[in-house]
Amino acid sequence: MDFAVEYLKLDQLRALQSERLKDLVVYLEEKSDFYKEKFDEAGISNQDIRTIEDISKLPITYKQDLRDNYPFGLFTVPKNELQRIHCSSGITGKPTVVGYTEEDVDLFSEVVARSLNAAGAKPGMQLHNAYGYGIFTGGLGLHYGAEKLGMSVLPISGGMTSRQVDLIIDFQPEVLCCSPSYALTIADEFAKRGISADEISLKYAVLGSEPWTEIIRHHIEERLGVHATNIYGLSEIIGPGVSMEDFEEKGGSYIWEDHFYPEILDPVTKEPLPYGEEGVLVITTLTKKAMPLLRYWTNDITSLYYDENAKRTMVKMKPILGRADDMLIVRGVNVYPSQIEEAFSHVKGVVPNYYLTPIEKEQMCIGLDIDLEIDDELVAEENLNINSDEYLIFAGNFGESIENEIKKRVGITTKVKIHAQDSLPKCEGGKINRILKTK
Ligand code: DLL
Repeated sequence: MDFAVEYLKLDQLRALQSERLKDLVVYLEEKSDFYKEKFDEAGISNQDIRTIEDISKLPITYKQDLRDNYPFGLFTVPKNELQRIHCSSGITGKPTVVGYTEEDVDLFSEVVARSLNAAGAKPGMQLHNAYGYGIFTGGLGLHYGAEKLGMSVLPISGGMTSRQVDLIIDFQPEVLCCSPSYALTIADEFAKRGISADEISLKYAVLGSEPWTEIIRHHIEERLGVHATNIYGLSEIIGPGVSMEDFEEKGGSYIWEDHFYPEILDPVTKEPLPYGEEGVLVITTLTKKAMPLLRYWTNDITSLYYDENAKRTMVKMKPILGRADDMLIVRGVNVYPSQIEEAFSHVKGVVPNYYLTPIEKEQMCIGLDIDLEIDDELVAEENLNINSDEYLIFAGNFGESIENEIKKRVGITTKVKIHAQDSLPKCEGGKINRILKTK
């Protein structure tokens, strides 16, 4: 595979994006009743689009537009030209349907292959693919991308953790991919069997499909002996492989912007925000054929930036803070679960397996209950018996120090309940939901 496009000079990249955007608008005028109507309403035509900067003249597309046109209303090719159909996970309502032509499947494989390469994977390596196979884009997306890069794939899908670990031991793959919460479950299973990180064949873990922070990266890297990197994407745009971290850089992800043009918009005014400012990520698919989307409102909160020391020229995005609809408003303070995760990571001895329960009074969220695990090693270091009164006092104080840290960093009041390690439910594969029903 040729990765040259990742290193294009910025002016060449902008020229490529401008050409692609112009072609796309002409294509949509011809093929999409949905967009043709939107262009007419806004009084614009392909003549108004000369460079990529003109993108802000184009209409924004929302998930609701996909729902209103369920299932195939936004497709721009007849059904017999499709090669594949996937759906979004449907966490926030009716699933949205996406279609791919043969060319789109190639594009999908290419951006995933690029992502695996950035994650450290090489042709000839073996991928243990624990993303779900099925209508979810994770399993097949990583599968085709790995094959394109020249890797072999074990299509194990999610679940049955003990079997996963048996096969990692027997087959010695170098690369793992799954959700970060499931990587923690796999790491727990290795620990339970007394197998240490240096005895595990894995070298790279390609993790995404849900928000995660540095504490989770730290736990996974330490316990599996891997470079853990972040892969981001969403079905409506293509699936995994919209953006990817480099395993030697980490901290933010390159957006493959020759295909997916990103903008950050203000969540309220919907005006474009400058680099560095946090807002909603909006993406235009510059090259997709079966279901191109203009300025798709992902609902994911992040910011874009250029990193002076970056290897590639493409823009980077910060880790996703959360989906706009996962935001909790606790006594007027806006909070994402990932901010709580970041805050408690500053207390030594926390295991990042946790659940948040909003407490409501008169339909207002007035606080959060947090259930959180404590590291066995800390309990052992303190020489405490888990059934003793001393342990209860210790756990109470430990919980309080976490509450203080959250108050200091996020500004909200919480009630932390400490649990022994491995006692809270774990991710059994797929995405985890850390927010429980309101009390
Ligand atoms: O989750 C695609 C995917 C599969 C990405 C495997 C990465 C790995 P959907 O089911 O459509 O597609 O869900 C998309 O998941 O809008 C984000 O809210 C969230 N998400 C995906 N990746 C990340 C990530 C897949 N790395 C939705 N960090 C997106 C944070 C993520 N959130």
